[in-house]
Amino acid sequence: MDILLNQIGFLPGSIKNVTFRGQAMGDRFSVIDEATGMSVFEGEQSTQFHNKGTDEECRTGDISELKKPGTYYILAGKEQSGVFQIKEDVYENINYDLIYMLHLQRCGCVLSKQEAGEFAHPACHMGKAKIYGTDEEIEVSGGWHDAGDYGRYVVPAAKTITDILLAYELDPKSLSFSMNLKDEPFFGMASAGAFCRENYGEEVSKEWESLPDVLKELLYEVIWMMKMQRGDGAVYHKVTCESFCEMDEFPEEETEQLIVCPVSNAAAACYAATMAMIYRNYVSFMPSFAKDALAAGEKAFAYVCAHPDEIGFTNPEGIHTGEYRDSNWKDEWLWAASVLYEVTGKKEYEEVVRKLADTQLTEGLGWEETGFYGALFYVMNKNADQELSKQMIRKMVDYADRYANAATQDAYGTASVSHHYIWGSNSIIANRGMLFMLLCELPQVDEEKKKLYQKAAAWQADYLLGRNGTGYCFVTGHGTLCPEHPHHRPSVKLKKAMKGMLVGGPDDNLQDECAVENLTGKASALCYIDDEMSYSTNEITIYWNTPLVYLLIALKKKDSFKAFLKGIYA
Ligand code: G3I
Ligand code: 9MR
Ligand code: ZN
Repeated sequence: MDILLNQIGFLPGSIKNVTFRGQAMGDRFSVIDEATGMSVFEGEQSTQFHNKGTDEECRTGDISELKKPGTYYILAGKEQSGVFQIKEDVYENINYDLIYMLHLQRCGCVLSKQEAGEFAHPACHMGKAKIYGTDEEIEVSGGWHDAGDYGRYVVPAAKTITDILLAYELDPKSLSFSMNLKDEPFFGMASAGAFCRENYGEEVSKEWESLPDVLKELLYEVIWMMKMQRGDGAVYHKVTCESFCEMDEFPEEETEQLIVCPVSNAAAACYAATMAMIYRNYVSFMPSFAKDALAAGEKAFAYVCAHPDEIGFTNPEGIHTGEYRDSNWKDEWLWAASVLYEVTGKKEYEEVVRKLADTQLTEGLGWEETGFYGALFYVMNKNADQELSKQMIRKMVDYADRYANAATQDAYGTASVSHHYIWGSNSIIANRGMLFMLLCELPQVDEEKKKLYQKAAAWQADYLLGRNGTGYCFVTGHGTLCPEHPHHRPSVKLKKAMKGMLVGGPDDNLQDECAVENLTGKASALCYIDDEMSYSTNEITIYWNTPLVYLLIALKKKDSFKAFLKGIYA
């Protein structure tokens, strides 16, 4: 496969680039309308150049002028690409699946056949969890399984929820679809509905009914998070068994003792940021619940402020599950302070932002580097200090310029400067695409720069959906070639990939045996293998899906607006 492109397709008004590699394809190419077999576009390939990340000779092509909705494929020499579509709602199905995956990752409730098909399972991980190092047990059921394992971790949960809420704030309509969520007994005891009724009575129960399904689904995670908070405001880092279970176990088959790991400032700060976001988005639907969430967040924040000497979480002795080690929790602290300032207007939060802004604007929107979340919430705040705001924007724009310019130099439009690909590289690409689009929303950012960012953002979506050296559309169940053997326990057990999961992607550090055996010597961008044993390249997580959701929704929103202005759909 030597014509590489977004296998799902393109928005009508979007930039549309493809990549050709190898020698035998000549200098030109055509786009064929599948319905008529006729050529609808003739183009010239760029001159050939060496592409660093994949270590190959490439050319590119541009079909942006083709805007007419339809189903097409590309011909170059004797090579033919897979079919792709151009249409306004081209990403609707994939977006639905990327969100529905969260529902399928639910822990602590029955997933019925009707809603989960073969992935149905009885309620899992229902036993009480032991607090590490004590005999005390607490009830922490609910939430989503993090990934291909069944752990539930507070830190990545915060990113997951925030990304979806940012997408919801950007375009509520695009996330207002029905997920066919049923009420009791479907939700079981750990349900948000039951929780609201139990704790807030009938009134909130009615408010609950008015929530869009996506916001209901998010509450399933939020309420689990609330159970992870200790009485003094501190937040437990994670709940898992001692070790990962075997690969062929379904969730309910992992029955070893659950253990709640010690509290951490990273978890508490992430928790505070999340609860502030919950307040911001739910206060109009469920005011009393939203206020409680905010109070819980403020309490977690106060705990962090009172424990500034913490050295960061590491797995305690005897625990071997996902660590989410983050020796620097201060960028999480900045993020929390910034959202809390936005929703409460309290100066004490702004003081923390000011104190940390010089050192904690860590680059990116990852689970680990969260400084830019802090910056974004601060600069979006009408009451922000203009000088500080400018400083934050400059930092984000410098970063975005560096990566967007790098993307223009790459045959696949990849926003990578170093051409190194680390564990979860696909999420780093998605996070960069998301940041490009977030910057497009800020009035403080220059219009010329926004043009570059939007183009680079579209390229990042293209990369993830097939325009990359591996030839894979990295989301299971979508595109002409997609991962069929993700490192995801239920999929391994059923010998069938659950759909709607973004896999980790190339990792040139070769961090598992399967990768070492199969990928040694490959160019960095090609260090990916669709093998269930390669957890460092082919696992999936909830927080890898969510930046892609944001990216696709943001691109669609901009494209519809452009189309509206130009009268494309008139
Ligand atoms: O940050 C360094 C960077 O400075 C360095 O240049 C680069 C090259 O070596 O490595 C970077 O560190 C990587 C780090 O992720 C960055 O966040 C590590 O190599 C890499 O091992 C580490 O991977 C993490 C992985 O757990 C192993 O700890 C992933 O980010 C993280 O997403 C993943 O999370 C796991 C959970 O623990 C368990 N559940 C599944 C989940 C996904 O695989
Ligand atoms: O399945 C585990 C996956 O979720 C983790 O991301 C990964 C790294 O922590 O570890 C996987 O579990 C493997 C373990 O680390 C080593 N023994 C084999 C396990 C399954 O492949
Ligand atoms: Zn479970």
